Amino acid sequence: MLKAIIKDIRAMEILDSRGNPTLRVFLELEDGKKVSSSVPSGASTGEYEAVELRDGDANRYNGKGVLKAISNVNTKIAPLIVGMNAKEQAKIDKAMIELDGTENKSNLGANAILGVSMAVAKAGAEASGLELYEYLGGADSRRIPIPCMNILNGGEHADNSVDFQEFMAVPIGAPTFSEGLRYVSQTFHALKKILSSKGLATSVGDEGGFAPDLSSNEEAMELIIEAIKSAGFEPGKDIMIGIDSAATSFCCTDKSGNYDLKWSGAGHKTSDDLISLAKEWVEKYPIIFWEDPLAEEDWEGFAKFTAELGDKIEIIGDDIFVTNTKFISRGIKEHTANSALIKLNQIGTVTETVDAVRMCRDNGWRYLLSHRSGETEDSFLADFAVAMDGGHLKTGSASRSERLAKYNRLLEIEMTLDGEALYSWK
Ligand code: 2PG
Ligand code: MG
Repeated sequence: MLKAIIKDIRAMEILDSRGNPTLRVFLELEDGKKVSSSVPSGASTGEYEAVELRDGDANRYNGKGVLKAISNVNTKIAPLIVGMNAKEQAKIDKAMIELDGTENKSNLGANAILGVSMAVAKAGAEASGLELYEYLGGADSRRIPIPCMNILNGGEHADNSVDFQEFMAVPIGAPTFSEGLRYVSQTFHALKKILSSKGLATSVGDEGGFAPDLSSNEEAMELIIEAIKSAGFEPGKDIMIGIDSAATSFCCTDKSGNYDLKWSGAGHKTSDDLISLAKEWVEKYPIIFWEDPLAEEDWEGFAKFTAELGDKIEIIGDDIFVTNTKFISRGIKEHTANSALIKLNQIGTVTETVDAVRMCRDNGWRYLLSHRSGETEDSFLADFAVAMDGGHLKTGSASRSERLAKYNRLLEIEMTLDGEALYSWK
């Protein structure tokens, strides 16, 4: 196999979808081929995520500049990686992990390392003459993930009175990806009309879903059901609902499973209260998955939740597992959930992210590929999701181009597959 020798790596500071600095990494191969990649950034982050290195200089971008991470790419990572073969992803990722030398990548910054890792993958694909999804997933990669579209935002992603962070429309009954995208996009537009007609706000949150002030969290479910129907679809058959409570963001007053539904004002709740509420909702609404129903420190509550509902819905750990095989393996042993959220920047290299996916797969768990609330126009995630073959993906709403960049790339992949694309939940 022809080598793809790395000639140059450079990083620059760009802005993400929230207007905060992030990195764009440029990589050039010896044969002149050039690629670039941009790094996403979360808001409702897990405590044990790999560290996003920020400058902390209050005079620039409120301390959020990434010049140190950029300098780490240019002066520390580049000298290590230049001359290596971009097709040796695992070797390069390992070399960066070793150079960093910390468990959480706090030395070089996971943002610096991931930017390079993603660029290396793109360069490997480019040098092989393959699409990125084919290069990472193999010649038989052809399942396009079901677009779990976040149409209503709350929690830390919005400025409203809804506690749960994301309500997603999941078009499981569509025959193809493009049809699925149409189902949920039409639902998004139907929801806008319904909100307007009720005098509710149609401004959007960080991931492009609407962020109205509602009288309760349950009102969000009712409105979505109404929107699905008014768009001409059948709830439960054509479209189901996925929820991300992001419960770490309203936990915990004393680490013992005490929650505070602070945005709605519904007040103090225990893990058991939240489990009862979920049981009620799962009976009443067509819910297909529930992410972070409880907080990252509430392993016990999570396991209880899974014991109660694990045979009915997909229960996804995000903040609790942070795409880290150390935590996912504990989750598998303790039956904490039955699925893991997968975010590249939570762990910081492509290789480790694939390892997390592999662990889920090998143990009969599902996994949901995910964007971050702070994104860029880079569509790496779309290809990565097809390559990982998880069957579903969450990457925001039918508004905000940083979200559409991923959906549009998936449409392109579907077209490239020329009728051979698969679309299925299982
Ligand atoms: C989440 C993510 C993405 P953030 O909680 O799942 O939707 O949000 O990137 O803010 O962590
Ligand atoms: Mg989450």
